[in-house]
Amino acid sequence: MLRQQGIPHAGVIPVASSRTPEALDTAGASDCAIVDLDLTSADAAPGPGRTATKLLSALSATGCDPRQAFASRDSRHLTCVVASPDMSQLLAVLAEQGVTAPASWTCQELAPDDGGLLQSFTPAPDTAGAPQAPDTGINAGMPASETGAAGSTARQPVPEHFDAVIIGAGMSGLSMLERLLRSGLRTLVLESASDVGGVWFWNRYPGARVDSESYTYGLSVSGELVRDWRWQELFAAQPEVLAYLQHVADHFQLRPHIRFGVPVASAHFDAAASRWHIEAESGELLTATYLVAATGTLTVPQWPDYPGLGDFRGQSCHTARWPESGFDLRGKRVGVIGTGASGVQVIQTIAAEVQQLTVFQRTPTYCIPQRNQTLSAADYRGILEDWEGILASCRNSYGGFIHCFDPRSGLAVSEQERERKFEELWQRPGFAFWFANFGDLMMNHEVNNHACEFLRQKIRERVHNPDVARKLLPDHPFGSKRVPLENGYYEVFNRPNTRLVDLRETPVECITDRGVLCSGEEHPLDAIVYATGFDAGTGALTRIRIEGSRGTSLADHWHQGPRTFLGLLVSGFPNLFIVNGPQNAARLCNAGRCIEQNVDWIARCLGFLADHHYTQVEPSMIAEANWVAHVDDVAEASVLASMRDSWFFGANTPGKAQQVNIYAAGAREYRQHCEAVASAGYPGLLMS
Ligand code: NA7
Repeated sequence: MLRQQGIPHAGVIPVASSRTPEALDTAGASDCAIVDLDLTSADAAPGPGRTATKLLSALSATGCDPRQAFASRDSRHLTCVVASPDMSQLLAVLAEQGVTAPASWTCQELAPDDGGLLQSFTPAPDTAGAPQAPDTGINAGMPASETGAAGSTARQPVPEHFDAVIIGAGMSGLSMLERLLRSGLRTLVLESASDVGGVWFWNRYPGARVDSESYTYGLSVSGELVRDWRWQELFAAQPEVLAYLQHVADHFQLRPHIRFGVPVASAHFDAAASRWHIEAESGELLTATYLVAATGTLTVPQWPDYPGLGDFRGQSCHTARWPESGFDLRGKRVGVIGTGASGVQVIQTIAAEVQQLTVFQRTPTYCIPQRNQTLSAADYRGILEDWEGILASCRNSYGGFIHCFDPRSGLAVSEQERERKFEELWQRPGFAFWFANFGDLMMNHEVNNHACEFLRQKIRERVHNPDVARKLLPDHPFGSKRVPLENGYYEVFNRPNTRLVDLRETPVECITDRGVLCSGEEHPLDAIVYATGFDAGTGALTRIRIEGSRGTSLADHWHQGPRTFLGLLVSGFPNLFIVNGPQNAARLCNAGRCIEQNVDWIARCLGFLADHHYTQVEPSMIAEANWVAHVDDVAEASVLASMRDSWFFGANTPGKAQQVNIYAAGAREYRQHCEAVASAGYPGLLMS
């Protein structure tokens, strides 16, 4: 197995070999280099194929021995393994050929145990001295006219094939991988990060914490896993959730099936061969019968488009890209921009340790108390004893949580009874106030208004300065934006070191070298925390060029908003499944519970295809259109329709079509839709 070592941001990277492939047997590990050539920068290139040939010949002439070479499908990169290089000579040759070092290098494994992430033809001894393009395998994916390979008997590199390739090793990817391996499918996960975890890998900001009761959040597929892992807190903090997901990967021995540091650049469906061709950013090629996107809802950080963002001379950081080594805010003047779930968690956590905290708030939200606590051994015994009951409650609830709506209408009870119920829910931990409330909370504006007024009164009672309290009062329907759970958030605004800047009254003009300028007033800062959310829902998927059977990209297909069937499949994109995709109830759900439901449905569908000897599946355009219309209708009938300014509608991302991307009827209703489709033999799906 070859692993990159050495400095990033270099064009030529020496490598060590922990299990030397046969082709490199003669070369000592320290005598190898991986050379990544940016073909687009080569001078007077007659075409990428010839340029590559020319470069390889030039390398050979210096005594460097190019043993293996790989071209990216877009012909823009050539990666070769060079034995016995004189590094300074190598760099000089590259410079002579007009090839510049690429701006960045992604850490990758080159030849894993099972046959090769990058497969190639290794030149026979008699051709190794002066490799020709076809013989070195550098022509992969290049048009024959460019390479001069037409009519040659060259052996082309054959990309490694899998039954399924999954993109992403967060909870969705891990759960899907475990399920497909259990079904006997040869499955591989490609993950851009260096470890498992997804959002829990990236979101390491202070106070990051799960909003589901921890013990309901994980995977339920293995009793052993459930008994093995002991959650420490009712709502676990990020390090504990990340450790749990690492434990899941180890428990099911998933790591050998995951390649880390491999961002996927593109995937296109080859209808004739019924398979996806997948290309990583490094140029590696794979094929798979099924492609599963487990790319997550909240993956791509959204930065504000303020002028001067790069001018700030202090430190700044997005919550979703918090450095692993930490970001020390103690004793500093810190500004936090954004007051969604992430902003609230950061603000309440850092307030006591920073010198001065300035909170820049655009839209106030309803925050309800999380009431976190440690879980004792006795708590845990109770949880395990009632495990089946807990799962059943989650299955029957609106959001996959242990909280279930009261079937009564909020208008069917007296005002006193309603207030008593609200107070009782507010005292309970977690999302009880949202998901154990009156059954028509999300559908009936009058009931919702009563809940809003109850919560606004709580804010007035907790925040001492009436003017500050006023700025913190939301006016949209409760639940129409994601409700943050808080632990002492409102009390932060009673602290002498905290200032609230209402951006509706004094909008940001720009970021300066010293801080944030709002309506003529500069707020001087040492550090800025951007808690400004994500290009949610579709952001991660549309950044990969996914091309379906009609030659259309997914980004184009979703140009006017996401279009899916059940949030799981897309018309024109055969054999593509999305876990926790747009228009899926998993978007507003206790992740573990809804992800498992998605994963089970996909695995069952794949089983059906295998049983009936089908090799292709996609939804009909009509089935897709009907689901889109249903998702829209549900949103229009709910309180969501009166607050479209949120990521639920894609409104937080400039230029994005505004269309609802969550399924507002909830997880239980969604599960019933999915179940009905599967039990009826998948009407709406075209199988061949
Ligand atoms: P959210 O929920 O999208 O919140 C982002 C916050 O950032 C929100 O308060 C936004 O105000 C604010 N924001 C976004 N852009 C700007 C600009 N340009 N200027 C000022 N303020 C801005 O993201 P989170 O990371 O907090 O939470 C994401 C999910 O993680 C959450 O839903 C949970 O599921 C967990 P706005 O409301 O748009 O006026």
